[in-house]
Amino acid sequence: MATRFCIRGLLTVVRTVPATRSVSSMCVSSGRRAVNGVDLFYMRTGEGDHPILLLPGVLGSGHTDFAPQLDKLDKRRFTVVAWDPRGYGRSRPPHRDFPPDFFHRDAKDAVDLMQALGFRRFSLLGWSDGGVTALIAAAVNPTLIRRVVVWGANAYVSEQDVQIYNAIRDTSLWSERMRQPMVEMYGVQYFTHTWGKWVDAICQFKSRPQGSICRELLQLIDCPTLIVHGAKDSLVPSFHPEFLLHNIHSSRLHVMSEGKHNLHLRFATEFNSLVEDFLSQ
Ligand code: TYC
Repeated sequence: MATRFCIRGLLTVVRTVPATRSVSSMCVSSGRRAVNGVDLFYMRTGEGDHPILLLPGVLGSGHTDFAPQLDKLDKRRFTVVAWDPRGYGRSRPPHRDFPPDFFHRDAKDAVDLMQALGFRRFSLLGWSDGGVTALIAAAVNPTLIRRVVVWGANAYVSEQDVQIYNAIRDTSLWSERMRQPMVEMYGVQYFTHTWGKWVDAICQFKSRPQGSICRELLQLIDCPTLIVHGAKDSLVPSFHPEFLLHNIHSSRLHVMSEGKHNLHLRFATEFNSLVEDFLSQ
């Protein structure tokens, strides 16, 4: 059963979006679908004939990660869906866990959700961990995916990445601006516990051959792929987008010189029009 609400209220919980940005009163519907044994929560807006799935980052959700996209992406051209992966946001229960195949599990859940909603072929916009999920989904389902946009994603874990993960392991050291939306969504205990589990899980990839998360799958991606990178992203070194560019044959790279990890929130207008142009080609 879908419910309707306006996106105006979402901005109070969106990560790091400047408080001054204006919001239209465009309405968004939300609902749940039983997929692979889990009740997945999603938001949906627009009535265009090009469906897009927005995939959030670790512990993310449509609410926290994609308000400017749900609000402002062209609703005549696109039908926009934002999902909360299992154990994140409002797709709880279950509690989130991180088995070794958690990215593949998310990729299957994401594709199966879109099919359950009646979208035969669609595009994927994935941020960070959601970008990894999008790359795997595109590699495994080449006939279903039209186009892919990823930013802040990495196909492997290097020693430098492990150092970064460990530097942000202790959530009590996070800025209030980053912590507060997480605590609001999850409560301190679930947030702290799940974050620690994620850091452990992502560091595990380092012990795989070449630290691979999905490097061997990139050659299977057939659809046009746009890689966006924020030159000031302190979490994702530039060798990651460059590796994606060299290993996805149909890809191109766009660097936003002032962009940090949250470039789609901080520079939403520029990001949205970049993505709309790419998806419409
Ligand atoms: N992948 C994380 C996310 O989904 C962000 C992140 C990237 C964290 C790299 C640390 O070294 C890191 N938001």
